[in-house]
Amino acid sequence: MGSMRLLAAVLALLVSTVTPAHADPRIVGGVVVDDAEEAPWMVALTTPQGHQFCGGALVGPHEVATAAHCVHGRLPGSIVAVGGRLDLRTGGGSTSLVAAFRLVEGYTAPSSGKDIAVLTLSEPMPYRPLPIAASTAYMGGSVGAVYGWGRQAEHDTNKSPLLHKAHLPIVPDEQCAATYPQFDAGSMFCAGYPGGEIDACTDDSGGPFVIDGRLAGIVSWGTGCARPNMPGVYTRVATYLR
Ligand code: 4AZ
Repeated sequence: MGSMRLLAAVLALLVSTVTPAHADPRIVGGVVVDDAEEAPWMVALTTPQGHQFCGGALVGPHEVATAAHCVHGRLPGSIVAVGGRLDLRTGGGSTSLVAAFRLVEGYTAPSSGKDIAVLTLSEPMPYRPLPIAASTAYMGGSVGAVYGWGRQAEHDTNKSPLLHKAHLPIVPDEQCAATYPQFDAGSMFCAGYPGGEIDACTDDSGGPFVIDGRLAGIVSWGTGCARPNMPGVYTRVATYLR
């Protein structure tokens, strides 16, 4: 029933698109996650051939939250969700085809907001889902953790098969608005350090930003990766899901 509520909540608000930024690496400046218990809800989105292209988070037995720009233009049946597998070279965990997905109505591109999608899996996954954060979670300075298999540097095309994570502080909305003209505090938030160095990057898109054990953000866009004064922009999940 949690998933029913989630579906209902997903809403009314479904539809949309995103503009990924370019960036640094698979999680730039992060560390390897080696304990599966730490992120049981982490999902990799891959092609049928096994190529990882985005992250996601289990939010119900059959539901994965990810970025709209990760799935927009793809056929659901061409997306494979992989759960319970930290090292993508292995065959561990479980996989499921995506039966369907919903976008927020009006989605066009990441930098226009609404960069969220909820995928319905053909097969349930036996892992603990990630609860959704409250709308009060987005205080400037609050620290969260972002997870992904993306690049480790903006121009790094070598991807690691190991899940990485990095801790980052939320940037106050006014500050992010001053950095990015397209920033919209209703649908996005920013996280990062003034000096850069730690960030999400290409192929981390769709992955979770977790605050106090709850899904607060989804990797969406930004200018480059880990550049000074160019924080990563995340979908403000509490605006869309509950
Ligand atoms: C991307 O291309 C991307 N530094 C994701 C996150 C960020 C930039 C680009 C944020 O998917």
